[in-house]
Amino acid sequence: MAAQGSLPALIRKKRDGERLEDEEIQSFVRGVTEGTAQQGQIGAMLMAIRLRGMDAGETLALTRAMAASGRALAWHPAWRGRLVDKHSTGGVGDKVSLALAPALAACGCKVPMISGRGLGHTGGTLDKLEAIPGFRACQSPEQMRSILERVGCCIVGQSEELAPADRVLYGLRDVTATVDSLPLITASILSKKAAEQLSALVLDVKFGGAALCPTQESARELARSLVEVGERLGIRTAAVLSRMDEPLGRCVGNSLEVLEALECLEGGGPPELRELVTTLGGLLLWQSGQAGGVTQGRALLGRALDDGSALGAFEAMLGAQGVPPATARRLCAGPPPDRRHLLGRAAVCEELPAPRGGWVQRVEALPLARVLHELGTGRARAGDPVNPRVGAELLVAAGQRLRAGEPWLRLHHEGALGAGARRALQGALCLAPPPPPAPPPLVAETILPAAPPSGGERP
Ligand code: IUR
Repeated sequence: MAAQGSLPALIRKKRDGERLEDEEIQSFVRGVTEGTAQQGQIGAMLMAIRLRGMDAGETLALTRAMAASGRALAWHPAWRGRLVDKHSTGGVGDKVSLALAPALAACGCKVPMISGRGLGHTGGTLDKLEAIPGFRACQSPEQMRSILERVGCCIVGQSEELAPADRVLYGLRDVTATVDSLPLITASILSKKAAEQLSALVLDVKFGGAALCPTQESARELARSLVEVGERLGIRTAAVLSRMDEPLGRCVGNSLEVLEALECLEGGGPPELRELVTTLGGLLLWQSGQAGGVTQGRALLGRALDDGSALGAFEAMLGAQGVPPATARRLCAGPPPDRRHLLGRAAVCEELPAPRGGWVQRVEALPLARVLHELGTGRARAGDPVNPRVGAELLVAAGQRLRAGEPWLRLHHEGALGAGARRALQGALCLAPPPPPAPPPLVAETILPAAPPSGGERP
């Protein structure tokens, strides 16, 4: 085993393009976790990995070592095979988890979903849930077990004890220009999933103008890495590549996204949101052997959304995570105005008029998200507060014709919308004289392991 003192030798080895042995990777991660590795050394190793890459075996060893740096969650043996989760690489208006976790619970799964807060232009699932008065994202492993027993799903923050090496490495990647490294992203995402002791995992790898991966090819490369390493960890893993040029659904902003997720949980809401929820959930039900194929899995998810059982699980989850039962009831069963009132309103609600007429080609997610971020949906630094009431509702979609002056966006803000932000928002609306071509499918591709679960059709 490499001694701590040999860390410079390990850095040199990777710097020179050599392969690191499992024990060497374990030694590096131990140094990170125990604090014996200096920040400069960790940064140098991250850059060496970023420039030289890692093969699947090294990435697997890194993932395992990072997962082993903390505590693993332990579950009831009777849940084996039914423990599932999904991870998204992040998108604008992505409220899929809010509907998917309870829908899966309604289908008999156990979903110990560990989510994050937003940093950068994409919102975090926990920020959305924390728009609900009383919601507590912080739950101990014991509390998670109890909630899964009673409800079937929970959505919680990453505890200090789960993959602590990832916390150190992620923080340093952010300041050493090493975020965009395939093995580092793979190990970061999967170390937390490995510690969750899952049976099956589905990844929503987004690509496009507002995504981590700019192109479908780069998303495919990341998805393949995640699926291969996930499978080698013993987790049934699949990935979908979904487009992220436009916001998902009509609403962006924490409170508004909760309201839209509730529509989906009632069997309604935007079709593309339901499409993604049923596709990801259908894959998980198939992978975990709870559906004979993806088509059946999708149908089971759709039924849970339509018959109220998913909504019931969401209400129960809120109750189990600190929301007073009367509030959870009003939110899940009350009329829409009551829901809005409960989540609070921003000081100003204004509609932006189309600057000219034309056919809507698309509404670009990135400029919209950047302006909303400035207006309060996002944070500049981890730990900053966010304003849950700020957000936007799209009043138009691609393929629609707009006349000059017709409203296209309803903006909720606290009264600080400057001329520059207004201009940037108008730039998100792409208009042209001819109608646009039919939009490509939201889910462009599914990446399955080489040997998927036996039985049922491949999607
Ligand atoms: N989410 C993670 O958990 N890890 C990463 O490296 C990225 C997103 I990028």
